[in-house]
Order: sequence, then structure tokens, then C-alpha cells
Amino acid sequence: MKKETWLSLGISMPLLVLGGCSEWQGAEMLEVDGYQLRIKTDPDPLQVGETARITVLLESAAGDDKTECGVQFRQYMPGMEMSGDDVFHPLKFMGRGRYEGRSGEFSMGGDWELEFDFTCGNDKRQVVLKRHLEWPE
Ligand SMILES: [Cu+2]
Repeated sequence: MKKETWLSLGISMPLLVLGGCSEWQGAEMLEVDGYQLRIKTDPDPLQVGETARITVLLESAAGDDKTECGVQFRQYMPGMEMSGDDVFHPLKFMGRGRYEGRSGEFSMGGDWELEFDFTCGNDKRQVVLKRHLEWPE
């Protein structure tokens, strides 16, 4: 009985580790000045008429993910003035470089940009994530 317990531990622990690593697989990665942002949206792809949960993993080349940075984003369609263009959505620090928040509604199909502004200490940086939304059929 004791042997079986050790066996199951040996099998389940590597699976847990794999699960942690693969969480960000397929997430788009953007880099600026030694900072890496992995960004996920839910739903993915984004849907017209819906908001989205935005999750970001922010890491620096220095490997420091414990410091809380200020992260916010706004969403807009390039070349089109819309009411939400200058509305910034804050992302909440969840620990270990992870930030979560919710977007506004993606009200139209077409090309959208999500501009992420973040401040870590004295560093202020910006990255832009591009997404194309299909009109529902
Ligand atoms: Cu538009």
C-alpha cells in the first residue's frame, strides 16, 4: 500500500508541473526593452458584442516577477473614433507576474488594437496587441 502511494505521487507531480508550464503556451508574447508580456484573452478569439477577460504574464529579463507593476490597457480600432478609445482598464496584480482584468465590449467586427501601458519602478513601457474580430454570421 505504501509503495502504491509513492508511485502515484511520482506520476502526478510531473503532470502538475507540466500543467503550470503549458498554461501560457499559445499565448501571444510581446517584448519591449527586456520586458516580456504574454497575453491571453477569454474568449479567444475575441467576439463582437462581448467583453473579454484579459490575463497577462509580465516578466523582465532580470527574472523579477515579484514586484507589482502598474498595468492598464485600452482598446480601440485604428483609424476610427469610438467612445471607448481613451478608457483605460486596470489589471489587478495576482502575484508572480500575473495580472488580470476585463476589457470593454468589442462593439464591431474589424481590426482592433489593445494597448498595454505598464510601469515597473521608473520604467514606463507600452506594447500593442493586434486582433481581428469577425462579424458574427
Ligand atoms: Cu469601429
